[in-house]
Amino acid sequence: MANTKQETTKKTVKKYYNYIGGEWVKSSSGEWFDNVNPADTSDIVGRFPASNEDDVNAAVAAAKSAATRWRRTPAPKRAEILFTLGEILRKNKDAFTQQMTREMGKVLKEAGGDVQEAIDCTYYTAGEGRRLHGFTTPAEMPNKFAMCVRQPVGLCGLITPFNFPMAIPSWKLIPALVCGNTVVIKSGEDVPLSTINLVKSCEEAGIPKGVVNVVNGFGEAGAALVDHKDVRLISFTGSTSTGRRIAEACARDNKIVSLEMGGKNAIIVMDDADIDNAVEGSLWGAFGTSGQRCTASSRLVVHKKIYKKFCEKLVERVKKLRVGNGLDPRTEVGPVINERAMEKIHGYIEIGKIHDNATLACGGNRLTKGDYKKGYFIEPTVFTDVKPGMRIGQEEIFGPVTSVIPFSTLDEAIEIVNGVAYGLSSAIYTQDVNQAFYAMQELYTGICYVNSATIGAEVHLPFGGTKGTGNGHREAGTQVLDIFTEWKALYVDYSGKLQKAQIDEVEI
Ligand code: UN1
Repeated sequence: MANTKQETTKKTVKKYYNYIGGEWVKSSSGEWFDNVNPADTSDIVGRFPASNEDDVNAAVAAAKSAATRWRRTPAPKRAEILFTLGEILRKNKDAFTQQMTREMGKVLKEAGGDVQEAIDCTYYTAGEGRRLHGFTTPAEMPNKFAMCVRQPVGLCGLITPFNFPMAIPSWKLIPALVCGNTVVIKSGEDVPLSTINLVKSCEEAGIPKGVVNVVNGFGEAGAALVDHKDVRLISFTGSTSTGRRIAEACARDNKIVSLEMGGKNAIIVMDDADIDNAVEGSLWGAFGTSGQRCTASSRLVVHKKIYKKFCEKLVERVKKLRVGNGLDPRTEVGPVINERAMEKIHGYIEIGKIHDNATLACGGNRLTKGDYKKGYFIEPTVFTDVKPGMRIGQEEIFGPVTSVIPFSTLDEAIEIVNGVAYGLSSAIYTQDVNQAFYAMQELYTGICYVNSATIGAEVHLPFGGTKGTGNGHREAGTQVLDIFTEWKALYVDYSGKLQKAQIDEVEI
């Protein structure tokens, strides 16, 4: 009986495919993997091809053969298709949101925000189709013209993470396309459906065959993409360890590589701050997306004068957070993505308690009773009396865990915030404009907020971080164009004779 039931379940699970050269195809490996709902592991969202090197080779070949036509399509025309894509995403927002929550776990409101971010990114970046500004500049010889234009880099490999299943792929895909590149996406293995939804929408919008390709699967597919000689650029968001390996591999072939990796972001709460507002911001920054954001507020650096009061208010609020299935509109904190993540996060809680000897103010447990046992749930956890050098104060946890660190002076707080290997996002709560500006100047992060949490970046501003967070690139904004284009300097001599720059005297 049990077997028959399993068989039936297997048969009813929907299969999804790779998208290569405009065709939906299975992997040549013949293997499949399940996309599992992290809030209820008996719920299989879909079955996806486990792709290998042959699939990547086919996808790269398709992207290569589409490259010339797409590059020569005028950028305003490319953008027109992308505006249509924006419309399609907007029409499907509710369905894509539901499916994202089911495959990834984040609560419906946040999944809606994720889809909205992809829509915003699409409309905003498509606008570049009528800009993609270059510049002119005087030439040093008479009757000579000098200018600079952006040219597409070529074939781009995009490797995307689980935590923003549609927003982050869109940050990479849309600028790559408007700039005239063709792409192969290796979707995040925990959230392949949201990438498929994005790419199906590209197909519906009329993006020509071969311009966008998707291979689903794991590290084997990612590595084949990184190592492929015809790939000119890799754009990666994910863990620091994988990012470093990718950078090393790309260096061997002189590939352009843009990396967006870890964070250990902090909120400073000054003694003059509106404490209730700072507590709300900290809750949102630390426990939104169950703390699985590179921008999560995983440290709260709080002035000693208000430390006790702040901790009391924070812990009282954290204890009341409703943990559950993100599909239930009452849920405030969803599950974490998978068993490995749950074990890693729980491991950090143990490190905080035993190795670091910090005070566990609330949470700290896996939730295993009732419906919780179906998924990967961890209690929202707060450590207090954390010292800046402790492991939980230094290492990225990527889960619903935050550490409160006391300080006495603003300079000391800034030193604490800057004293980690990463530099993505920071924040300060204060009513004092001088303190706010001084912090904005001294905090060495790619993003800095005043009177809000470390999360909530908007698509028209650059996104990225200093130090171990990245390798100097910025996604979003117009700055992303510097990733997906290379400059071409153009000189036009209309003097009708040989003129030697740097050598010939110019007569005046
Ligand atoms: C991430 O933290 O992994 O800034 C991406 C935010 C979102 C994007 C976050 N717009 O919170």
